[in-house]
Amino acid sequence: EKGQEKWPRGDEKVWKDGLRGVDKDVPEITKSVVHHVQTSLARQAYNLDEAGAYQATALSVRDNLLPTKRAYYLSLEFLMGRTLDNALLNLGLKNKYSDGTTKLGFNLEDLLEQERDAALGNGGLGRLAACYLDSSASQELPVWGYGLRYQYGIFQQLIGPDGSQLEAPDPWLQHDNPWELPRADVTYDVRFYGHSERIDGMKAVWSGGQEVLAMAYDVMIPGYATKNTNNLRLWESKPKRGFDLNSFNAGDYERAVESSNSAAAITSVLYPNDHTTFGKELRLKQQYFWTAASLNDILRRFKNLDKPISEFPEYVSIQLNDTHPTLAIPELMRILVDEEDVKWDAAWDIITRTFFFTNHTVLPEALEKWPVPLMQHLMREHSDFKSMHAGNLTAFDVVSIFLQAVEKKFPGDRERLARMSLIEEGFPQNVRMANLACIGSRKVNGVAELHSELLKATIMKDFVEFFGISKFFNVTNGITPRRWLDQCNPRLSQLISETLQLPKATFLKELSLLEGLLKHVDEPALIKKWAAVKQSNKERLAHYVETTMGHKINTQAMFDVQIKRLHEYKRQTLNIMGVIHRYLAIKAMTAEERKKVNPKVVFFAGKAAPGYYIAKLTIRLIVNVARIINEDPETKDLLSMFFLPDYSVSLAEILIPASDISQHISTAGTEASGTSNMKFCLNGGLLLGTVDGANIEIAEEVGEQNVFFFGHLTPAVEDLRYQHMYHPVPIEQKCPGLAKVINEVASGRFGDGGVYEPLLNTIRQNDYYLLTEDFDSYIQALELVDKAYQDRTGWIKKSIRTTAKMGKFSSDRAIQDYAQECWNIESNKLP
Ligand code: B1N
Repeated sequence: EKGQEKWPRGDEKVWKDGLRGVDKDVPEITKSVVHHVQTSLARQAYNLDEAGAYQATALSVRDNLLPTKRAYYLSLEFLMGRTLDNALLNLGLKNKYSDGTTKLGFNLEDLLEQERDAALGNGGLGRLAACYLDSSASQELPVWGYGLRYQYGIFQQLIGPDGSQLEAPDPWLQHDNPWELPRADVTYDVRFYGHSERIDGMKAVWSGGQEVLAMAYDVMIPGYATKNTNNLRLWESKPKRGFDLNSFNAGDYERAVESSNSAAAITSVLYPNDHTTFGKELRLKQQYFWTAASLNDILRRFKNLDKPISEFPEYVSIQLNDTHPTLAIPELMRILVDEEDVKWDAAWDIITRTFFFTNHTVLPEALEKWPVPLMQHLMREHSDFKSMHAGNLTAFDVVSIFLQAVEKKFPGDRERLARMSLIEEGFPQNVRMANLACIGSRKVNGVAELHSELLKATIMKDFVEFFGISKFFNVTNGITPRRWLDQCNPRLSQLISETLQLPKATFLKELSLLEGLLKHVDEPALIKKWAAVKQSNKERLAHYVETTMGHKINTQAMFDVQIKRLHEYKRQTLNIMGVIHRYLAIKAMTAEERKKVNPKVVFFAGKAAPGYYIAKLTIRLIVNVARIINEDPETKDLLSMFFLPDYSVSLAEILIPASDISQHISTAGTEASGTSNMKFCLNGGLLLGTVDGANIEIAEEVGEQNVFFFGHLTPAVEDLRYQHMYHPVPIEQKCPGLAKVINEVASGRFGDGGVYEPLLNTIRQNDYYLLTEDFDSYIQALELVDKAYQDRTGWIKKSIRTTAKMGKFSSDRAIQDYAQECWNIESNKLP
């Protein structure tokens, strides 16, 4: 609009009104065409040619033929990894680009290695969001992502001289990011602090405080084998000049530039903790900034449809990825009531038909709570609990209204009221975000069958009794077979294509077709080729380790992999104790006995939250045990171990196809789902695990004879913990095998033993994650794995059978579940 750009053909006023999208006098058609120029084509009026105008007109006409409802996936994390390879494969252009770059003197594979991971996530929850975007785009479902454009993604992990994790920043935007489109034209103001006033007891006006600018960056999400491209919109915070000026005028320069309070700080860094809440003000600011900007954007798009606000849920569904975006609920209430003049009840009705909530964990320490005073300080309006104005209640009056309804249904049940309240009493009071997300949503789901059952039986029990069971359901997680089969394991994908005599695109879009492999499982030719593919993937991993860490690896050995965030509940400690046990056993063997040992290489990778002391100590132990056993001439050909630093999506793409067996060994009832378990199995790796999360459903699919299960079951866990608390038995009695291993560590056999005391004490005392209960059956399971691996043909058959039964775990299926159960959206596919 400014200066040199000339407005194009036609009536300038019509274009401008269309861009504003508010003038009711402008005919709907021009408005809709202009809307498509602006949003679908991302073009500007002044450079629009006839071809562009045709596209926009056609899209506008198409709107009349197709449902326009959209779903929005709000996630504080999107762990995208690299994009170039994925985009080439999705577009079907990889071979052509490979030829092209060769002609130009470059090797495409080398160019792919130049790309830095977009690591805007911690682990499974963030990677799940990325898989869901791929599946939505591939199935031409209108699902858009909203997140934050962090300047710094998950920290880079280094291993220090003593074996400890060190953290370095991840300035992933240092070089230009070709995959994002800055949208200087898409900005919103977001206000923090300040005060709100009610004018004539009616609308509240919020003013003062800090105003920051949210600017959109769009990331294109190409679908697989379709022209459809969806959008991931990431917000960046920027200072608003007005605010800076005010501060300068007030002479409060320091306050204005104070880092945690500056506008730029809001989206500067991804919080590197998962499964813990710290109650940091900046994190709450991130959540509010992101939800406010996203809602504004969604509302603006809705208004372009020119429908009454009561129809909002007919056109918009919003999926809350865990409780992180829960502030969207009170924020939409505020907008509807205070800015759109909707009556309180009607607004609440809109809310509860728009939002859907996915819970990802039942671990109590991970359930978000925010101190009421902090919320009050940050968002005047939202926490205005007490003020009731006739016919115009504030967002948080939902507390009392909801509790009145509970009281009516369960009269006199004070304890129930206390449990279900959004407010946890204490000093200070806290807002329970899961309760708010639940009551503000149409539906609530867990991420695997067992997890969804546990949700209903534990943290959501009262809510099931109040709302009824039909509000609660399950969507078992999924993974995209494009990245997690074709991209990371092209040889296997090719072999499957040849075996099934199907083009790759067919089974990559309909993963249950893999079942066709079962017919061929006994064919010696397939068995041989299958084994050869695994072998070449193991060599690729060995090459990676040799070039990055300088260690040579025996690729004839069995590759045993555990890669995930370091957490006590995931029990990497059980694995390392098992390795030490094996080491000691081999040391005690005669030369003759050693000949019968199945050679094994154990790989670990994963990051620990920087403040999680015990998890960091576990890394240190793994690294130092590896240093000893990898150098022991007596055993090193039979057992070696590696901790690969700086785990990432790209590293997972190398590790997963190379695994013979992978470990998913959480204490029963603690891992909500797991998604790497699915990735390993899709790539023909077998699974060693506890009866937990999605392991259970994987076993149901592939048959228990093809997985290695051990350990106590979920119903036993509570009792066992009770016994540990009140009737402790010394570890030497309870589990002599484990006690022996612990004593070796404590004695300093793997370096300064004293250092590990706090870690060892978590097992000796209390043993909350029940290592002493599961250790013996774990060791037995490892022996069964060895035995099975000795029969190499039998093993390969298990591997083929495993891959064949992974259809259920495609994220295409998971997204279909959400689309049908929640969003009520349909594919935009043209006939
Ligand atoms: O979400 C994954 C599941 O497959 C995993 O089992 C589950 O552990 C993981 C706070 C989390 N649950 N909760 C988180 C992440 C970040 C944060 O700040 C919690 N991550 C999971 C996908 O469903």
